[in-house]
Amino acid sequence: MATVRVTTAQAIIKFLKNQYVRRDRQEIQFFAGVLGIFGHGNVAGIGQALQENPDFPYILVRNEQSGVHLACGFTKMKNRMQTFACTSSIGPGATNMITGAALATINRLPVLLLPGDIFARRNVAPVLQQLESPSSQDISVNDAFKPVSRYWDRIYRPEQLITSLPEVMRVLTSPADTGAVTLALPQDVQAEAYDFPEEFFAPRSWHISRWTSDRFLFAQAVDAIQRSKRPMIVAGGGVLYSEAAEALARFVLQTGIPIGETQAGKGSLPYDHPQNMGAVGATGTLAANRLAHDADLIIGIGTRYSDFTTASKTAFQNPDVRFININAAEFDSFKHSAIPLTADARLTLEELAEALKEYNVDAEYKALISTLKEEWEVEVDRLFHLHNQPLPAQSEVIGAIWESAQPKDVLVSAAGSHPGDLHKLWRAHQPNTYHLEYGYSCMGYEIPGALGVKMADPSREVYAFVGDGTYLMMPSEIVTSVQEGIKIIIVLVNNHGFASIGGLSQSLGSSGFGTRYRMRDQKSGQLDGEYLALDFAANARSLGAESISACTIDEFKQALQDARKATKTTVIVVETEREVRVPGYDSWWDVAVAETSSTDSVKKARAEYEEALKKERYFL
Ligand SMILES: Cc1ncc(C[n+]2csc(CCOP(=O)(O)OP(=O)(O)O)c2C)c(N)n1
Ligand SMILES: [Mg+2]
Repeated sequence: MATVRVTTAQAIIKFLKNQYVRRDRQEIQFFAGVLGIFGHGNVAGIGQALQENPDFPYILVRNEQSGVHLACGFTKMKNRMQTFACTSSIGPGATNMITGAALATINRLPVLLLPGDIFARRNVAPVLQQLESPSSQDISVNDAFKPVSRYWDRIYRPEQLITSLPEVMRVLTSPADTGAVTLALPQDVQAEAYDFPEEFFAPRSWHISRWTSDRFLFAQAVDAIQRSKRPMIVAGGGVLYSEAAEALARFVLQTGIPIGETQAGKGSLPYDHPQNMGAVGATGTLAANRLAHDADLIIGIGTRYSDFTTASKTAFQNPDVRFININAAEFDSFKHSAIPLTADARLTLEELAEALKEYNVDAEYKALISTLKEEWEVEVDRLFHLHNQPLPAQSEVIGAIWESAQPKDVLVSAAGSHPGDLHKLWRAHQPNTYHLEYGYSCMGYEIPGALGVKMADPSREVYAFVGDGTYLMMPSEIVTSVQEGIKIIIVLVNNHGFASIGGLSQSLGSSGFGTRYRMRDQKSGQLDGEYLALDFAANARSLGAESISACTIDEFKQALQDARKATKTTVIVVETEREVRVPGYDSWWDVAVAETSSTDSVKKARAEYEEALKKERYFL
């Protein structure tokens, strides 16, 4: 057997470079490169191997967590057909990636994490940054990746790669099992050499399957749709990952069935498609939520039914409602006691269209769909043009971005009051233009996520929509965008703290406690003094970006035009009126209120909470 003698780290890079994925007629190199930060736990191992492979890009990021976010933004934009590996040192560099790992796994996004680990040899222990355990020498901080990884392994001997790396690829490329994959790499083992079989490094193509569903269950599903008078589709991220948008459009046109979109599924149909009712659930539109309320059949496609989608299990109130779930993951297809079609979304929609040639919803339902749709678009126009004074409302800022963006441009957001407002208001023209990380809703995803999106498709303008809270948590990848010469537009909404959690706190009787960016007042001892004087525009400039401060909506619109023309990452800072919010539309979200309290407003909120809880349902 021909062999090649290389180190563990060199073998990993050599292997990663030669992995391809194939779906339909597309074949693509799976790893676009490696993102990371070096420390003593990887500099002489993975770092050395990367230096030897200049054709395999290495990108230095500012924080290991935001490196993983960047990879997530990139792979989501690529419909999971390409991703990055992320390298870190041991200890804090490694644990910084845990938040990113959870984000990747929850959003079902493939990312390979390569944290350095403590010496396998052990004689020099405890090494710098080593967590010691009195009960075992086989524990390091990297064990904390286990619950947030879809596959986890530790490489004690170089030859373990020969059995581990194929498993890594199986999981990363599986539509059902994908997520974060962690290979913990003890720092001494990274530098150890072994005679690897040459064949191990031959180019390999991983086929991404499109599975069909079980025939018996498929027939049941067809029958259930035929008997349904008020069916509704809930379109989730799986529609986009499967590239099923066209098949969905054909299916709904043929059957007259309306759709509601989850955060991950927004853009499944163009916003102005007559049967696209928009967002569904806790942050849903009146149109989608009214239909969901009475639907007798929910066809969930590629959705994991988060509490935002089900409005904490209150969205579907028809006593006879049943579910059909089309999902690549068996775990999801069985939810809500559905008829589980564990299968590819595109293929299944094509098959359903073929089997349901005679089916169409009745005229009364069609009329209701179009009335609700028209009313909703009027509401969006109203919120886009509120003319609030003296400061604009956030909905006007969203309207201005939408009006200045091209149909194929991408909006990226994740946490704060933005996801709810955007879910309702953003008018997506096509798939992969509305990019919300709402599985983990992680503050700090937006800027690195947007950078990843832009790297995945440089032909589009990419907007990161961030709050002041989020910006302060993770502005640092602006530096990476400057380093790489990759421009994004960052819209920073300044509302002096947490409009989202502040509003939530108010609605639960706690008056926004601890959610405003204010100085500690010497007399009250509380955070209710002057507003903190933060110069975000100067901060952005100090990191190498252009920045523009906009005080009025007209100035903001001009800034958007200027930012589009700029060649460098540009941060637009706009102050908004925190209390002018986008309302909720027949929706609810379960956030538990204190059962006992000395505050009257909390007692009142608790009473309302107990009433609202009565609508929560089991689907058995
Ligand atoms: C990492 C992280 N920490 C905490 C939270 C909880 N949280 C959700 S939104 C939010 C406030 C966000 O503030 P900002 O970015 O200013 O947006 P705004 O609410 O003002 O729209 C917080 C603290 C979170 N989602 N992520
Ligand atoms: Mg804020």
